[in-house]
Amino acid sequence: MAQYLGIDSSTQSITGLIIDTVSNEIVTEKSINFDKQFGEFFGVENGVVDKGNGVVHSYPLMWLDGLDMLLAALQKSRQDLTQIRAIAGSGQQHGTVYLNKTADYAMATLNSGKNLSEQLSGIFSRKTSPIWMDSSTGQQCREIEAGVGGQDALLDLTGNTAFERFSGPQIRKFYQVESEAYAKTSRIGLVSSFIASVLAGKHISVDAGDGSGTNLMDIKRRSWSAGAMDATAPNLSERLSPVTASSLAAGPIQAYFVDRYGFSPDCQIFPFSGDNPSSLIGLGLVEPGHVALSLGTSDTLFACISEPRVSYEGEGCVFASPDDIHYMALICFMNGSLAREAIRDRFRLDWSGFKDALKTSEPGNGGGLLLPYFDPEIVPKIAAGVVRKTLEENDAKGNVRAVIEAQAMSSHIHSRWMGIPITSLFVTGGASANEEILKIFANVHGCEVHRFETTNAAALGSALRAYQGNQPNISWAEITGPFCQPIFGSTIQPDPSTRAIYDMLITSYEKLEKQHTKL
Ligand code: ADP
Ligand code: XUL
Repeated sequence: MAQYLGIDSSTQSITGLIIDTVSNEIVTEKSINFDKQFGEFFGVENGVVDKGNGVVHSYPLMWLDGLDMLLAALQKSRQDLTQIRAIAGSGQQHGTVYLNKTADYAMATLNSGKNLSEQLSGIFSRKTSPIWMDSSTGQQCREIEAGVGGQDALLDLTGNTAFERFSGPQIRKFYQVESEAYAKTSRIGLVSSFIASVLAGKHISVDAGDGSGTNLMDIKRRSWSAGAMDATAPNLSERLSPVTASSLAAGPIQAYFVDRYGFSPDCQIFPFSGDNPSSLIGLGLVEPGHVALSLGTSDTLFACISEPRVSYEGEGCVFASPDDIHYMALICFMNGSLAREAIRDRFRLDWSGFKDALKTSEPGNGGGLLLPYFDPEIVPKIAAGVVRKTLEENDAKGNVRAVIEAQAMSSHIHSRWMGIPITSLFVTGGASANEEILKIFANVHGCEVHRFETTNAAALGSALRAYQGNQPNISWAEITGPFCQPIFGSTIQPDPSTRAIYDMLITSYEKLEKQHTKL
């Protein structure tokens, strides 16, 4: 038996998925939902705390409680954790964790009789972590761009213009607003590297995939850029672990996890990556070609590319792929699942009622449109504010259809910069379980949509990364092939009779969007 564990520490939940590489099966998958388990204690909603004015944080201690609970659930499910040869993982991208000088000792000397949060509550120089939903750092973005010689200079260097949610602008704001706490910070990790570090009992490097989401990494060299660090905060290089290749083992799991959950002391920990870069692997995108769509808390559309391709309009991002060879182009929409849920809840529906509303309404919605900016949107960049055009506010079916059509059309319009013809979409994320939503994406993009056994490609991609790191002589195609095949017979075909309707609707949507982004 050869088994590998992938852990995805996401916005709303933490998931563990184990693969067996002899039977080529996913043998178990468990998720811990943060709101359900810790919502009351930490005061989070959808896994986060919205502090107002664009400030959105979460609690690293809650992620540790989630990790303990997840591993206990895996152990309880009668998985023999001694069989796990290696663990890799992923985290929601961009979020930063701030540790003080006690962290090294505390992380290395854990007592397996106590849980993680009891023992690690003192290691933070900042109790909360800003996460990817935080849009409060516009000023710092402009300052960092200016500091490296302008927006295009930062784009050429890091592959990305400065984004509010990226780690660099968030670190700069912390340094400016809480300079004393910054001075007491000895290490800054990403969500991904923080969880990996706790598993290994020492600081683990940031992988190049997640390092790309910081505005601090030289995208071509795959290492921190001195210029970008200088433009961000003083003495930052001392506070960051170096960027590493994703497939370089970081060391064995620490005794706490061996004694408490029964892992083998030989189980290797590999650097964790971002949730989107890990999903790239989990959907088998290890060669340029296909395009994927993740319908999670955020909606993302992404593809594997050979060379970094930049988005001069700031519509997209480029990350290093954790296959250590390619790159990934990505567009991130803030208003994904939470926008769908806002409409679902407004009309007191459940997902089955939401599905029925889509089934029984007409493609094109009679021209009715909605700009679904329940939260400030990343692409296009615009403040929060929902806009309706020829759509009644209390028309349940119309609003349900309009939110999904808007998301599908926006992903169509804003993916043009990628320069990749979208001939099929591989889907993942919680909402990819909803066939009626997928039909609309198939019709708007005019392409087939393929579904997979798990809706958590990030956790699967992590497990596959652990497998590849442990068996580096096996090619990526052989690693991903058996696990990343679409479910037989599940492909959703576009309906050609809707083409003309959506061609017209896309034109009107784009016009409406332009009118409002100019305001
Ligand atoms: P993340 O990884 O960002 O935490 P997930 O990929 O786990 O998020 O997706 C969680 C979301 O999936 C939930 O917020 C919920 O809105 C959505 N979801 C779950 N089931 C359905 C469904 N049947 N239809 C639409 N959305 C769904
Ligand atoms: C990507 C992004 C989000 C987070 C959370 O740039 O900000 O998709 O990774 O999933």
